[in-house]
Amino acid sequence: MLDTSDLLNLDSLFSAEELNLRNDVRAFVDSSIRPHIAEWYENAVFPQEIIRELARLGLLGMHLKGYGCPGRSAIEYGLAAMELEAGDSGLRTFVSVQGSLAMSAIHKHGSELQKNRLLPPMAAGEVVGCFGLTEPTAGSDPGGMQTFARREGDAWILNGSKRWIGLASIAQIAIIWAMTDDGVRGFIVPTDTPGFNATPIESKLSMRASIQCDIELNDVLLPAESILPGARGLRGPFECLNEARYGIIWGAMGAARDSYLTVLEYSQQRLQFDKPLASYQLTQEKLVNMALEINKGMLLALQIGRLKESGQLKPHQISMGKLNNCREAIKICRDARAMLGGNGITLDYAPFRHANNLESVRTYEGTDEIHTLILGNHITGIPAFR
Ligand code: TGC
Repeated sequence: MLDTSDLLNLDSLFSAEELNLRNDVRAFVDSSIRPHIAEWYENAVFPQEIIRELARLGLLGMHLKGYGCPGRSAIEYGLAAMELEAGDSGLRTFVSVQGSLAMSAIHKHGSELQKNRLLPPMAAGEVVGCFGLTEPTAGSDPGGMQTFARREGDAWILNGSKRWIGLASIAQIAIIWAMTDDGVRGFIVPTDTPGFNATPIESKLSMRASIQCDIELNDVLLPAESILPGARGLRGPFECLNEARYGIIWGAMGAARDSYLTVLEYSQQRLQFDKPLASYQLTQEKLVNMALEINKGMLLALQIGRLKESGQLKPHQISMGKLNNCREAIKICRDARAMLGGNGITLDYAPFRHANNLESVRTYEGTDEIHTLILGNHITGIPAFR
Protein backbone atom coordinates (compact mmCIF):
# COMPACT_ATOMS: atom_id res chain seq x y z
CA MET A 1 0.00 0.00 0.00
CA LEU A 2 1.22 3.51 -0.82
CA ASP A 3 2.18 5.32 2.42
CA THR A 4 0.53 8.72 2.02
CA SER A 5 1.01 9.62 5.68
CA ASP A 6 4.14 11.63 4.75
CA LEU A 7 2.71 14.56 2.75
CA LEU A 8 5.67 16.87 3.34
CA ASN A 9 8.54 14.52 2.45
CA LEU A 10 9.43 14.51 6.15
CA ASP A 11 11.71 11.55 5.46
CA SER A 12 14.12 14.02 3.85
CA LEU A 13 14.61 15.61 7.29
CA PHE A 14 16.13 12.43 8.74
CA SER A 15 19.65 11.08 8.24
CA ALA A 16 20.28 7.72 6.56
CA GLU A 17 21.28 6.29 9.95
CA GLU A 18 18.01 7.47 11.54
CA LEU A 19 15.95 6.02 8.69
CA ASN A 20 17.84 2.71 8.87
CA LEU A 21 17.06 2.37 12.56
CA ARG A 22 13.41 3.26 11.91
CA ASN A 23 13.17 0.70 9.13
CA ASP A 24 14.73 -2.02 11.30
CA VAL A 25 12.20 -1.40 14.08
CA ARG A 26 9.34 -1.22 11.56
CA ALA A 27 10.40 -4.59 10.12
CA PHE A 28 10.56 -6.07 13.63
CA VAL A 29 7.04 -4.79 14.40
CA ASP A 30 5.74 -6.22 11.12
CA SER A 31 7.27 -9.65 11.70
CA SER A 32 7.11 -10.12 15.47
CA ILE A 33 4.27 -7.93 16.80
CA ARG A 34 1.55 -7.46 14.16
CA PRO A 35 0.84 -11.18 13.63
CA HIS A 36 0.23 -11.74 17.36
CA ILE A 37 -0.92 -8.49 18.90
CA ALA A 38 -4.68 -9.07 18.66
CA GLU A 39 -4.31 -12.38 20.52
CA TRP A 40 -2.00 -10.89 23.17
CA TYR A 41 -4.40 -7.99 23.65
CA GLU A 42 -7.49 -10.18 23.89
CA ASN A 43 -5.84 -12.56 26.36
CA ALA A 44 -4.08 -9.79 28.31
CA VAL A 45 -0.63 -11.26 27.67
CA PHE A 46 2.65 -9.36 27.77
CA PRO A 47 4.97 -11.52 25.64
CA GLN A 48 8.11 -11.67 27.77
CA GLU A 49 9.98 -13.50 25.02
CA ILE A 50 10.28 -10.25 23.05
CA ILE A 51 12.40 -8.62 25.76
CA ARG A 52 15.60 -10.23 24.43
CA GLU A 53 14.63 -9.30 20.86
CA LEU A 54 14.16 -5.67 21.87
CA ALA A 55 17.58 -5.82 23.54
CA ARG A 56 19.14 -7.38 20.43
CA LEU A 57 17.76 -4.47 18.38
CA GLY A 58 19.47 -2.09 20.83
CA LEU A 59 16.21 -0.54 22.08
CA LEU A 60 16.68 -0.85 25.86
CA GLY A 61 18.17 2.32 27.33
CA MET A 62 18.87 3.14 23.71
CA HIS A 63 19.56 6.87 24.20
CA LEU A 64 21.85 6.37 27.19
CA LYS A 65 25.62 6.50 26.76
CA GLY A 66 28.20 4.15 28.30
CA TYR A 67 27.63 1.23 30.70
CA GLY A 68 26.71 -1.15 27.88
CA CYS A 69 23.91 1.12 26.58
CA PRO A 70 23.47 1.71 22.82
CA GLY A 71 24.04 5.52 22.92
CA ARG A 72 21.65 6.31 20.05
CA SER A 73 20.38 9.84 19.35
CA ALA A 74 17.18 11.41 20.66
CA ILE A 75 15.68 11.28 17.16
CA GLU A 76 16.49 7.57 16.82
CA TYR A 77 14.91 6.95 20.22
CA GLY A 78 11.80 8.84 19.05
CA LEU A 79 11.58 6.98 15.75
CA ALA A 80 11.88 3.64 17.55
CA ALA A 81 9.09 4.65 19.96
CA MET A 82 6.91 5.63 17.00
CA GLU A 83 7.38 2.32 15.21
CA LEU A 84 6.82 0.26 18.35
CA GLU A 85 3.63 2.16 19.14
CA ALA A 86 2.41 1.64 15.57
CA GLY A 87 2.41 -1.99 16.74
CA ASP A 88 0.96 -1.41 20.22
CA SER A 89 1.30 1.21 22.97
CA GLY A 90 1.80 -1.54 25.54
CA LEU A 91 4.96 -2.78 23.87
CA ARG A 92 6.33 0.75 23.47
CA THR A 93 5.56 1.20 27.17
CA PHE A 94 7.87 -1.71 28.01
CA VAL A 95 10.76 0.08 26.29
CA SER A 96 9.85 3.38 27.99
CA VAL A 97 9.61 1.93 31.50
CA GLN A 98 12.83 -0.06 31.16
CA GLY A 99 14.91 2.56 29.35
CA SER A 100 13.44 5.99 30.01
CA LEU A 101 12.37 5.46 33.60
CA ALA A 102 14.23 2.66 35.41
CA MET A 103 17.54 2.83 33.50
CA SER A 104 17.43 6.65 33.23
CA ALA A 105 16.97 6.92 37.00
CA ILE A 106 20.14 4.89 37.55
CA HIS A 107 22.04 6.61 34.72
CA LYS A 108 21.15 10.12 35.91
CA HIS A 109 21.18 9.65 39.67
CA GLY A 110 23.05 6.42 40.49
CA SER A 111 26.57 5.87 41.86
CA GLU A 112 29.29 4.48 39.54
CA LEU A 113 28.90 1.16 41.35
CA GLN A 114 25.13 1.08 40.74
CA LYS A 115 25.55 2.06 37.07
CA ASN A 116 28.26 -0.53 36.39
CA ARG A 117 26.36 -3.29 38.16
CA LEU A 118 22.87 -2.71 36.74
CA LEU A 119 22.92 -0.87 33.41
CA PRO A 120 24.73 -3.52 31.30
CA PRO A 121 22.33 -6.36 32.22
CA MET A 122 19.35 -4.03 31.84
CA ALA A 123 20.47 -2.99 28.33
CA ALA A 124 20.81 -6.71 27.53
CA GLY A 125 17.29 -7.44 28.77
CA GLU A 126 18.63 -9.78 31.47
CA VAL A 127 17.37 -7.54 34.28
CA VAL A 128 13.98 -5.81 34.05
CA GLY A 129 13.32 -2.66 36.05
CA CYS A 130 10.24 -0.69 37.06
CA PHE A 131 9.67 2.83 38.38
CA GLY A 132 7.44 3.41 41.38
CA LEU A 133 6.28 6.98 41.77
CA THR A 134 2.46 7.04 41.55
CA GLU A 135 0.44 5.97 44.59
CA PRO A 136 -3.22 5.09 45.15
CA THR A 137 -3.82 8.61 46.48
CA ALA A 138 -1.00 10.52 44.70
CA GLY A 139 -1.15 10.55 40.88
CA SER A 140 -0.94 14.04 39.40
CA ASP A 141 0.51 15.30 42.69
CA PRO A 142 3.41 12.98 43.50
CA GLY A 143 4.49 15.38 46.25
CA GLY A 144 1.54 13.94 48.21
CA MET A 145 3.18 10.50 48.41
CA GLN A 146 2.72 8.53 51.61
CA THR A 147 5.51 5.99 51.07
CA PHE A 148 8.14 6.69 53.68
CA ALA A 149 11.75 5.55 54.04
CA ARG A 150 13.04 5.56 57.61
CA ARG A 151 16.76 5.54 58.34
CA GLU A 152 17.82 3.07 61.03
CA GLY A 153 21.57 2.91 61.54
CA ASP A 154 23.09 1.67 58.29
CA ALA A 155 19.74 0.59 56.84
CA TRP A 156 16.60 2.06 55.29
CA ILE A 157 13.12 0.70 56.02
CA LEU A 158 10.41 1.39 53.43
CA ASN A 159 6.67 1.30 54.01
CA GLY A 160 3.85 2.33 51.68
CA SER A 161 2.16 1.46 48.41
CA LYS A 162 2.45 2.31 44.72
CA ARG A 163 -0.11 1.94 41.92
CA TRP A 164 -0.07 1.71 38.12
CA ILE A 165 3.55 0.60 38.09
CA GLY A 166 4.47 -0.93 34.73
CA LEU A 167 6.32 -4.30 34.76
CA ALA A 168 6.56 -4.52 38.56
CA SER A 169 5.47 -8.17 38.75
CA ILE A 170 8.15 -9.32 36.28
CA ALA A 171 10.90 -6.87 37.29
CA GLN A 172 14.02 -7.86 39.22
CA ILE A 173 14.56 -4.32 40.51
CA ALA A 174 12.25 -1.43 41.34
CA ILE A 175 13.17 2.24 41.56
CA ILE A 176 11.02 3.35 44.48
CA TRP A 177 10.54 7.02 45.27
CA ALA A 178 9.81 7.66 48.94
CA MET A 179 9.52 10.55 51.36
CA THR A 180 12.31 10.74 53.95
CA ASP A 181 13.17 13.17 56.73
CA ASP A 182 15.31 14.81 54.03
CA GLY A 183 12.58 15.08 51.33
CA VAL A 184 11.91 12.73 48.39
CA ARG A 185 14.66 10.18 47.66
CA GLY A 186 14.97 7.26 45.24
CA PHE A 187 15.89 3.67 46.17
CA ILE A 188 16.91 0.62 44.16
CA VAL A 189 14.83 -2.22 45.59
CA PRO A 190 15.46 -5.84 44.53
CA THR A 191 11.94 -7.18 44.06
CA ASP A 192 12.74 -10.38 45.97
CA THR A 193 13.34 -8.36 49.14
CA PRO A 194 10.99 -9.57 51.92
CA GLY A 195 8.03 -7.19 52.27
CA PHE A 196 7.96 -6.22 48.55
CA ASN A 197 4.83 -7.46 46.77
CA ALA A 198 3.66 -6.58 43.25
CA THR A 199 0.22 -7.61 41.98
CA PRO A 200 -0.90 -7.06 38.37
CA ILE A 201 -4.02 -4.89 37.99
CA GLU A 202 -6.65 -6.87 36.08
CA SER A 203 -9.85 -6.00 34.19
CA LYS A 204 -8.13 -3.24 32.22
CA LEU A 205 -9.88 -1.97 29.07
CA SER A 206 -6.63 -0.41 27.84
CA MET A 207 -2.99 -1.53 27.52
CA ARG A 208 -4.02 -5.15 27.74
CA ALA A 209 -0.76 -6.46 26.19
CA SER A 210 1.16 -4.82 29.01
CA ILE A 211 1.51 -5.17 32.79
CA GLN A 212 0.62 -2.52 35.38
CA CYS A 213 0.75 -3.34 39.07
CA ASP A 214 -0.02 -2.40 42.61
CA ILE A 215 3.05 -2.56 44.86
CA GLU A 216 2.93 -3.02 48.63
CA LEU A 217 6.01 -2.21 50.70
CA ASN A 218 5.88 -3.61 54.22
CA ASP A 219 9.01 -3.00 56.32
CA VAL A 220 11.27 -3.46 53.29
CA LEU A 221 14.79 -3.46 54.72
CA LEU A 222 17.50 -2.06 52.45
CA PRO A 223 21.23 -1.47 52.89
CA ALA A 224 22.36 2.17 52.96
CA GLU A 225 23.89 1.88 49.49
CA SER A 226 20.44 1.27 47.94
CA ILE A 227 19.77 4.98 47.77
CA LEU A 228 20.31 6.88 44.51
CA PRO A 229 22.87 9.43 45.67
CA GLY A 230 22.23 11.95 42.88
CA ALA A 231 18.47 12.43 43.32
CA ARG A 232 17.19 14.89 45.90
CA GLY A 233 13.60 16.10 45.89
CA LEU A 234 10.92 15.67 43.23
CA ARG A 235 13.29 16.93 40.57
CA GLY A 236 14.84 13.42 40.65
CA PRO A 237 11.78 11.52 39.35
CA PHE A 238 10.59 14.44 37.18
CA GLU A 239 13.88 14.36 35.23
CA CYS A 240 13.13 10.71 34.41
CA LEU A 241 9.51 11.47 33.49
CA ASN A 242 10.84 13.99 30.94
CA GLU A 243 12.51 11.11 29.10
CA ALA A 244 9.38 8.96 29.04
CA ARG A 245 7.15 11.89 28.06
CA TYR A 246 9.52 12.63 25.18
CA GLY A 247 9.13 9.09 23.83
CA ILE A 248 5.33 9.39 24.01
CA ILE A 249 5.38 12.47 21.75
CA TRP A 250 6.67 10.22 18.96
CA GLY A 251 4.91 7.04 20.00
CA ALA A 252 1.41 8.56 19.85
CA MET A 253 2.01 9.50 16.22
CA GLY A 254 2.86 5.85 15.49
CA ALA A 255 -0.56 4.69 16.74
CA ALA A 256 -2.20 7.53 14.77
CA ARG A 257 -0.35 6.64 11.56
CA ASP A 258 -1.24 2.98 11.87
CA SER A 259 -4.93 3.84 12.34
CA TYR A 260 -4.88 6.25 9.39
CA LEU A 261 -3.25 3.72 7.05
CA THR A 262 -5.67 0.99 8.19
CA VAL A 263 -8.74 3.07 7.45
CA LEU A 264 -7.33 4.50 4.23
CA GLU A 265 -6.89 0.99 2.83
CA TYR A 266 -10.30 -0.09 4.13
CA SER A 267 -12.07 2.91 2.62
CA GLN A 268 -10.45 2.28 -0.77
CA GLN A 269 -11.62 -1.34 -0.80
CA ARG A 270 -14.98 -1.25 0.95
CA LEU A 271 -17.92 -0.58 -1.36
CA GLN A 272 -21.15 1.02 -0.17
CA PHE A 273 -23.87 2.28 -2.51
CA ASP A 274 -21.76 0.78 -5.35
CA LYS A 275 -18.70 2.99 -4.72
CA PRO A 276 -15.59 2.78 -2.51
CA LEU A 277 -16.03 4.64 0.77
CA ALA A 278 -12.94 6.67 -0.18
CA SER A 279 -14.88 8.26 -3.06
CA TYR A 280 -17.27 10.03 -0.68
CA GLN A 281 -16.47 13.60 0.29
CA LEU A 282 -17.15 13.06 4.00
CA THR A 283 -14.64 10.17 4.02
CA GLN A 284 -12.01 12.18 2.17
CA GLU A 285 -12.37 15.08 4.60
CA LYS A 286 -11.74 12.77 7.54
CA LEU A 287 -8.72 11.16 5.85
CA VAL A 288 -7.25 14.57 5.00
CA ASN A 289 -7.72 15.86 8.54
CA MET A 290 -5.94 12.77 9.87
CA ALA A 291 -3.02 13.20 7.47
CA LEU A 292 -2.71 16.91 8.36
CA GLU A 293 -2.51 16.18 12.08
CA ILE A 294 -0.02 13.33 11.59
CA ASN A 295 2.28 15.57 9.56
CA LYS A 296 1.97 18.44 12.07
CA GLY A 297 2.55 16.03 14.97
CA MET A 298 5.66 14.64 13.27
CA LEU A 299 7.07 18.14 12.74
CA LEU A 300 6.45 18.91 16.40
CA ALA A 301 8.16 15.69 17.48
CA LEU A 302 11.11 16.37 15.19
CA GLN A 303 11.65 19.94 16.45
CA ILE A 304 11.40 18.75 20.07
CA GLY A 305 13.87 15.97 19.23
CA ARG A 306 16.34 18.42 17.69
CA LEU A 307 16.05 20.64 20.79
CA LYS A 308 16.75 17.58 22.95
CA GLU A 309 19.79 16.67 20.88
CA SER A 310 21.23 20.17 21.21
CA GLY A 311 20.63 20.19 24.98
CA GLN A 312 18.09 23.05 24.79
CA LEU A 313 14.85 21.16 25.50
CA LYS A 314 12.67 22.63 28.27
CA PRO A 315 9.95 20.77 30.24
CA HIS A 316 7.14 22.99 28.89
CA GLN A 317 8.14 22.03 25.34
CA ILE A 318 7.83 18.35 26.26
CA SER A 319 4.37 19.14 27.68
CA MET A 320 3.42 20.83 24.41
CA GLY A 321 4.38 17.73 22.45
CA LYS A 322 2.75 15.21 24.78
CA LEU A 323 -0.49 17.19 25.10
CA ASN A 324 -0.88 17.85 21.38
CA ASN A 325 0.20 14.51 20.00
CA CYS A 326 -1.81 12.40 22.46
CA ARG A 327 -4.88 14.57 21.94
CA GLU A 328 -4.66 14.43 18.13
CA ALA A 329 -3.69 10.75 18.03
CA ILE A 330 -6.69 9.65 20.09
CA LYS A 331 -9.03 11.68 17.84
CA ILE A 332 -7.51 10.07 14.75
CA CYS A 333 -7.84 6.55 16.17
CA ARG A 334 -11.45 7.16 17.24
CA ASP A 335 -12.40 8.61 13.84
CA ALA A 336 -10.72 5.66 12.14
CA ARG A 337 -12.70 3.30 14.36
CA ALA A 338 -15.95 5.01 13.35
CA MET A 339 -15.06 4.89 9.66
CA LEU A 340 -14.58 1.12 9.94
CA GLY A 341 -18.23 0.82 10.99
CA GLY A 342 -19.15 -2.32 12.87
CA ASN A 343 -15.92 -4.00 11.79
CA GLY A 344 -14.07 -1.36 13.78
CA ILE A 345 -15.22 -2.66 17.12
CA THR A 346 -13.42 -5.99 16.65
CA LEU A 347 -9.75 -6.82 17.18
CA ASP A 348 -9.50 -7.55 13.43
CA TYR A 349 -8.64 -3.86 12.99
CA ALA A 350 -6.16 -1.84 15.05
CA PRO A 351 -7.78 1.62 15.56
CA PHE A 352 -10.09 0.74 18.49
CA ARG A 353 -7.20 -1.05 20.26
CA HIS A 354 -4.96 1.98 19.65
CA ALA A 355 -7.65 4.41 20.86
CA ASN A 356 -8.18 2.37 24.03
CA ASN A 357 -4.42 2.22 24.63
CA LEU A 358 -4.13 5.97 24.15
CA GLU A 359 -6.58 6.50 27.02
CA SER A 360 -3.73 5.26 29.23
CA VAL A 361 -1.05 7.12 27.29
CA ARG A 362 -2.85 10.45 27.66
CA THR A 363 -3.23 9.75 31.38
CA TYR A 364 0.16 8.45 32.49
CA GLU A 365 3.31 10.57 32.61
CA GLY A 366 1.08 13.60 33.21
CA THR A 367 -2.55 13.93 32.15
CA ASP A 368 -3.77 16.32 29.45
CA GLU A 369 -4.85 18.65 32.26
CA ILE A 370 -1.43 18.63 33.97
CA HIS A 371 0.37 19.38 30.70
CA THR A 372 -2.14 22.16 29.95
CA LEU A 373 -1.36 23.70 33.33
CA ILE A 374 2.42 23.34 32.86
CA LEU A 375 1.98 25.31 29.61
CA GLY A 376 -0.41 27.74 31.30
CA ASN A 377 2.22 28.36 33.95
CA HIS A 378 4.87 28.93 31.29
CA ILE A 379 2.70 31.37 29.33
CA THR A 380 1.26 33.37 32.25
CA GLY A 381 3.87 32.88 34.96
CA ILE A 382 1.05 31.79 37.30
CA PRO A 383 1.01 28.16 38.54
CA ALA A 384 -2.64 27.01 38.65
CA PHE A 385 -1.99 23.48 39.95
CA ARG A 386 -3.37 24.17 43.39
P1 TGC B 1 7.35 21.71 41.78
O1 TGC B 1 7.53 22.40 43.08
O2 TGC B 1 6.86 22.51 40.61
O3 TGC B 1 8.70 21.01 41.34
C1 TGC B 1 9.48 20.28 42.27
C2 TGC B 1 10.88 20.26 41.74
O4 TGC B 1 10.90 19.54 40.50
C3 TGC B 1 11.35 20.41 39.46
N1 TGC B 1 10.59 20.04 38.27
C4 TGC B 1 11.16 19.47 37.21
N2 TGC B 1 12.44 19.16 36.94
C5 TGC B 1 12.71 18.58 35.78
N3 TGC B 1 11.76 18.31 34.86
C6 TGC B 1 10.47 18.60 35.08
N4 TGC B 1 9.54 18.31 34.16
C7 TGC B 1 10.11 19.21 36.30
N5 TGC B 1 8.95 19.62 36.86
C8 TGC B 1 9.25 20.13 38.06
C9 TGC B 1 11.09 21.82 39.97
O5 TGC B 1 11.90 22.74 39.31
C10 TGC B 1 11.41 21.66 41.42
O6 TGC B 1 12.82 21.59 41.53
P2 TGC B 1 13.57 22.17 42.83
O7 TGC B 1 15.02 21.87 42.60
O8 TGC B 1 13.25 23.63 42.87
O9 TGC B 1 13.00 21.44 44.01
O10 TGC B 1 6.47 20.43 42.04
P3 TGC B 1 4.97 20.26 41.87
O11 TGC B 1 4.61 18.89 42.31
O12 TGC B 1 4.24 21.43 42.46
O13 TGC B 1 4.85 20.31 40.26
C11 TGC B 1 3.63 20.43 39.71
C12 TGC B 1 3.50 19.46 38.52
C13 TGC B 1 2.03 19.38 38.20
C14 TGC B 1 4.26 20.06 37.34
C15 TGC B 1 4.05 18.04 38.84
O14 TGC B 1 3.55 17.59 40.04
C16 TGC B 1 3.74 17.04 37.76
O15 TGC B 1 4.40 16.97 36.72
N6 TGC B 1 2.74 16.15 38.00
C17 TGC B 1 2.44 15.03 37.11
C18 TGC B 1 3.09 13.80 37.65
C19 TGC B 1 3.08 12.65 36.68
O16 TGC B 1 3.37 12.81 35.49
N7 TGC B 1 2.81 11.48 37.19
C20 TGC B 1 2.76 10.28 36.39
C21 TGC B 1 3.89 9.35 36.76
S1 TGC B 1 3.80 7.88 35.89
C22 TGC B 1 4.05 6.68 37.09
O17 TGC B 1 4.35 6.88 38.21
C23 TGC B 1 3.98 5.31 36.67
S2 TGC B 1 5.44 4.98 35.87
C24 TGC B 1 4.89 4.54 34.35
C25 TGC B 1 4.75 3.06 34.27
O18 TGC B 1 5.27 2.34 35.13
O19 TGC B 1 4.11 2.60 33.30
